[in-house]
Order: sequence, then C-alpha cells, then structure tokens
Amino acid sequence: MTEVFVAIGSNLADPLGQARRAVVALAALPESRLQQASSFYSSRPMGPADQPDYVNAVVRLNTRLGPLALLDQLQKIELEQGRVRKDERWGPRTLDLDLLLYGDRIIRHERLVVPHYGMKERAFVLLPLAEIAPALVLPCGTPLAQLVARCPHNDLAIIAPGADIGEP
Ligand code: 5RY
Ligand code: CA
Ligand code: CA
Ligand code: CA
Repeated sequence: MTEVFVAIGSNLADPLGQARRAVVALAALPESRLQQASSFYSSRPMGPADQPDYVNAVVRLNTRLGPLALLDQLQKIELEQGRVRKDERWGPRTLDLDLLLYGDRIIRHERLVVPHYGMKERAFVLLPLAEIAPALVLPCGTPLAQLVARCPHNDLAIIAPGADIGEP
C-alpha cells in the first residue's frame, strides 16, 4: 500500500458540487481506500485571472494502484465530470485532479511528474495538504510546514468542512 495525496480543483458548473462528487469518486477507486479529506477552500485564480474563483481540496488515499494506473483513474474521473480540453493554457475547468505525492517517490515520466510541478508555491495546494498532513516532509526533504510559512496565503478561505470518511 502506498500513501498518496491528490489535489482537487474546480471553477465551472457548481465548483463545490464538482469537488464533492470528486471525493465520492476517489473514495470508490479500485484497490484504494480514502483515508482523509481536507475542508473545501475557495481561492482566487492563480495564473490567468479572467476566470471564476476556484474550489480546492486535497485528499489522502492508500492505494495498490501504480502511479500510471492511478493517473489513468484520475483522468477518467475528470472526463466523467465533463472536463473538456481547451486551447487556452490554464483556463477554467469543471474538474482538475492532480497527483501531488505518491509515497516518497520522485517520478519523471512523460505523462506524470511527482511531486506535482508547482505545488510548493501554491497556497491552494499547501494549506489543504497541511490541514490533513501537518507533519508531512516532501521527498526532497523539505518540511511542508516550512513551505506553508513561506507561501502567501492570499484569499484562501474555508467554505465547507471536508467529507466525512465514516467508520474505518
Ligand atoms: C501561477 C500559474 C498557473 C498557478 C500559476 C497555474 C488553479 C497555477 C488555479 C486552482 C486556483 C490554476 C495553473 N503563478 N488557481 N490556477 N486553484 N489552477 N486558485 O486549482 F496554479 S492553473
Ligand atoms: Ca482567458
Ligand atoms: Ca492543477
Ligand atoms: Ca492537472
């Protein structure tokens, strides 16, 4: 079993509903068990600003899926929730699922880079991640708490409590 963290982002077509449905879909993944889900956060768009605010969250799963098999599953959920590839880079989307961390592995594959590119500078990833894994140390040896302390927390706000995972 490997402990993995997945980031959820949505800013189209009822973003909070999309993010909640994504948690339900992640809880149903094969060979996997949802362990924890952060609160849902609203955040101003980073990158292109001409798009709606996002809802972001992070979940922790234990899985026997390999990294690429897990990536396939995440992309399938994105498509099932209406993700459409657009020409515009970093444009709005119904659902974005990013594999942040896969155990302590460092992966540089043409389809998948882990730890996720950019996660160290993005409050909408770091704060939900720190909520569910405050003592986490990244594969590079950097404590998550240090990244949180150095990252501007601009405009992130909790809008709803995390999903209840239920009985263990
Ligand atoms: C920067 C550029 C592109 C940061 C920067 C992206 C989300 C980025 C987002 C999301 C929020 C994107 C990738 N500098 N903003 N922007 N939440 N995704 N708040 O999930 F993240 S596009
Ligand atoms: Ca635009
Ligand atoms: Ca993303
Ligand atoms: Ca993505």
